Amino acid sequence: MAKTAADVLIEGLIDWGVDTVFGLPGDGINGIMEALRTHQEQIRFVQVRHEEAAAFMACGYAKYTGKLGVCLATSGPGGIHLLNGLYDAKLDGQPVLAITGLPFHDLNDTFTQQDVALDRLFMDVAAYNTRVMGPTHVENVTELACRTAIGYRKVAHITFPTDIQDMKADRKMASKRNVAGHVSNVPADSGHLPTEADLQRSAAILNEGKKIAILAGQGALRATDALERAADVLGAPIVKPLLGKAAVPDDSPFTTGGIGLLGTKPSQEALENCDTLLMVGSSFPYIEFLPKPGKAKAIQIDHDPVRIGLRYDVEVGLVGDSRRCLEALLPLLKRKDDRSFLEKAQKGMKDWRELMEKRSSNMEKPMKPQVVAHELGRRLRSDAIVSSDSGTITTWWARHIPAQKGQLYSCSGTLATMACGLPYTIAAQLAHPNRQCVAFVGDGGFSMLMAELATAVKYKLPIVVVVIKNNTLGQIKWEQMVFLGNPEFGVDLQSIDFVKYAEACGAVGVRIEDPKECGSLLDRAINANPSGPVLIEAVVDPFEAPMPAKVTFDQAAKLAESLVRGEPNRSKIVTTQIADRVRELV
Ligand SMILES: Cc1ncc(C[n+]2csc(CCOP(=O)(O)OP(=O)(O)O)c2C)c(N)n1
Ligand SMILES: [Mg+2]
Repeated sequence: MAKTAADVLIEGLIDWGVDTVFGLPGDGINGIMEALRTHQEQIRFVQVRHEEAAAFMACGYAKYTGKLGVCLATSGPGGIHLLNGLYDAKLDGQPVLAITGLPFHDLNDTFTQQDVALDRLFMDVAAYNTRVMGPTHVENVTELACRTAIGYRKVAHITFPTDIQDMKADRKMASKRNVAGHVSNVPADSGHLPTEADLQRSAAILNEGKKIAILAGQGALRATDALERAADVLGAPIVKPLLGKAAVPDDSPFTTGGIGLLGTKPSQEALENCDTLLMVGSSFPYIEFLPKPGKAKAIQIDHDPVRIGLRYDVEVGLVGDSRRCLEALLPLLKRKDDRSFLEKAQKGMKDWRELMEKRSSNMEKPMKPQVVAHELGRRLRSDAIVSSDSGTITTWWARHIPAQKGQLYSCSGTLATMACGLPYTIAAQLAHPNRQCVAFVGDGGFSMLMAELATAVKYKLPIVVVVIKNNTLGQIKWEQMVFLGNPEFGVDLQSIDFVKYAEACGAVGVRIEDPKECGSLLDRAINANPSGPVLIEAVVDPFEAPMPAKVTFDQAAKLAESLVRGEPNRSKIVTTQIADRVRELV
């Protein structure tokens, strides 16, 4: 049987090593669905309940495998639903290909049914973005879409008129310059190495520095050993922005953990006090936590030349793969005899860990969310893949679940969207059937895409979903008070019984309310369903604030102002630890 244009698309994806496509059918992509059906031995279609989740899954798949993530949605509404997940991929630099449908090729832009020009809609999100013009166009555009997404770690988009999908891909219909055999699906490594001169200049600066800090982001995730060796030689603490959480394990003697509002005090102090900064694979956006301009000499390693100097005035930019750049740099570095900067950071970390331990061993009721994160972290396997969402939960995840060697961690770093945690976890489990895949999410973020729990049931995925239930959009509540001095507004959530919900989906549901039972219930819950998901509803104190490592006078004053201006939960907030800090500062 002659191939259809959709067959050419799917066979192109298979050539590029794509093994999974996340999506939801519709009449705008039925031709592509048929090609997926006939190729199901080579490529798997994973059906979602909301296309936004498909795009998150494609992004999560890319994050946790390093491979191309692919999502598929129908014309009009289906394609529109993909957008948030595609922006997540764009902003976190993940290779994702979106495939969408269009109306019949000769009815586009005529107010026909589902007539949304998805190529025009996706102009900003996609680095490669095209509309299929005929069956013999497909081979060339599939090749370029995959190559662009993988080569530049960006989003690519192919939109495909529905009738063209099932047309025969007859080479005889090709235009005279579109000759068969002139396109290749061979992937090529885009990693380059910096020049010898730039390596020498970087080494000279690093060898001269007295107090060196290393900032290791998402781009350093595959450079763990080289990072630790560099930290050892330079006597430098490694500070980890959120997406770099797994760049080195948290028990490494060289790391001071996270940075930013949800980071640690020793990390903040290392960046405040360093005279030299080595940035590795990071575009960490919160520049207020970087050294003041002119305070430190900086070297930056990034695979993308455009990102050199994006956040700090650097002396040298080294463009290339983090591990390879570090390995090229290491032989040029001299071991620092003065270890005092690192030792100070290590002492700071000892104190910080004690503070965290205190907060996470508080056995008062209502249960503190830190207790759940801490108890979960202790039970995770060394192969665990742990995803989170945006919210106060990100702080608990960042600070109280220590990354162990071999584990992977991610969330929506730069878009900071809610709702990606569950889809990421589903994608992780599909990509790594034998690893432990866990979502640590809030009740707000989870309820946005909670229908995907049924997806995990359908595909028999033994994921663990920990929902931190505080019946509030916690992060925003605290922002309203602490950043703006406003009483909270519009942040309460209607309570949902997530245990019943899990059971209704066919999953196992477990509730934890008493901190004293948290560990034993987690033990039981984690292994309660080997052939499907377990949802753990952890009911926590809604008044536990995500404390910045150093509370500023301004933040304290704003919180006091919000209380005076009629904060409805004033009487509860005055008894919390953040209120204690306010009293100390104001
Ligand atoms: C899609 C989306 N909408 C809104 C926001 C703004 N936002 C950031 S965190 C947050 C609250 C998250 O609530 P929840 O998931 O319950 O976590 P909690 O803060 O309570 O721990 C909101 C609304 C966002 N980041 N993403
Ligand atoms: Mg919440």
